[in-house]
Amino acid sequence: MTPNAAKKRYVLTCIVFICHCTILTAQICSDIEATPMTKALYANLFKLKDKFTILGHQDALAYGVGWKYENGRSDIKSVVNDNAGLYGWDIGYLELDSSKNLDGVPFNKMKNYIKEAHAMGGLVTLSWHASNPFTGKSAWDTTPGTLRSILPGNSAHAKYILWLDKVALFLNDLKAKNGEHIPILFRPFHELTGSWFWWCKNGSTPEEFIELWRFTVNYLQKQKNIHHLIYVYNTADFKTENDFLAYYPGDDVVDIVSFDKYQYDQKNGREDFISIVEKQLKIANTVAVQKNKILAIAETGFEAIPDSSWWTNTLYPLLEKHPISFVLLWRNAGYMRSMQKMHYYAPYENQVSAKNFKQFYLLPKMLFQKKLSSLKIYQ
Ligand code: BMA
Repeated sequence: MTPNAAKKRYVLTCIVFICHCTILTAQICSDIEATPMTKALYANLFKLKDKFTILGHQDALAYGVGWKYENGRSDIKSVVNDNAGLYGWDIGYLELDSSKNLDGVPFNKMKNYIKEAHAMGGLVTLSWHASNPFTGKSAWDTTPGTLRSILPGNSAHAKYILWLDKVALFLNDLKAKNGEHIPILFRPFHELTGSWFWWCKNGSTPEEFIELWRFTVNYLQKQKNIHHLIYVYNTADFKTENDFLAYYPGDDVVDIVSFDKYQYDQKNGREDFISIVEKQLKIANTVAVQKNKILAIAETGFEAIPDSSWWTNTLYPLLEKHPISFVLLWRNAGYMRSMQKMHYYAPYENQVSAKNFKQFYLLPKMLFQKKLSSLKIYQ
């Protein structure tokens, strides 16, 4: 090889190497046509991930224990005079043309709450307890063959498309004051490694599930021109990396890897919760690092929080050790007649863990609304 050719080859190798590194470390979301705000948000999540965990709460602005639809109120605010930084909502029943979601939240109000949260500089995440498109029953109806029935070419595919069209309409309506779409952390087919929803893993082969996920993303992006979603892959139970990834649809259609895990009031409840979550975080974090994705706990909590120091003694030690971008507490429904028990996951004023939650609020890693707003995650 002539010296010139060697030089050329060296320069070329360097360029290839730099490109490779850029691709590996680039913090760009999977939708290459994502809106500028969506791209900015995703890049900011990466910047914040080692330092902070954003605290989230489902339905936070709509209702709490003992109240409903009071402007400016939230249970978390009643304890720490600040809101959660992440607002979770569920669009289940949108597919049925219902004016309210499956938990009674009017979709019109939900849209306004989403706009309000975004205007405050908060984050928004959506899940979808979609009814069973094959039987018309609930999301919890696990009739075999349901998932397959909605794949292209199969009997309920047209119905699924109609449902996606309704979801797209809703998503398109979520606009900020400047007219730009509000970025949404979208978490479809959640808890997919469980066994209780029609899309859970026992209802399909990995290939079928992956086809459904990829079809859904592709349809929303290409047919509906929706580019303000950050896609959240979400599991429930898993013991190994293989379990976690068995139904993983691909790096080009996922931005955040996450799981849901709750503590239960039972013997060794705390110890079991800590040891399982610790193991799951290690696995999920390994995946996040390998794939250059964000890591999150997409749902957690201890129903009715009977442990008065749960926040600083159980939850925070887990958050402290890992780069978890956000953790979402499930909804504060209050007393549920159907279950004959209290159903809530965030404290309210004078709840037994409220004092401890105030300490948790002050811990360095926690991000609630006020601090998060100052970080301007959409710029
Ligand atoms: C469950 C419970 C139910 C609710 C469902 C969907 O965990 O909170 O009451 O209907 O989530 O939000």
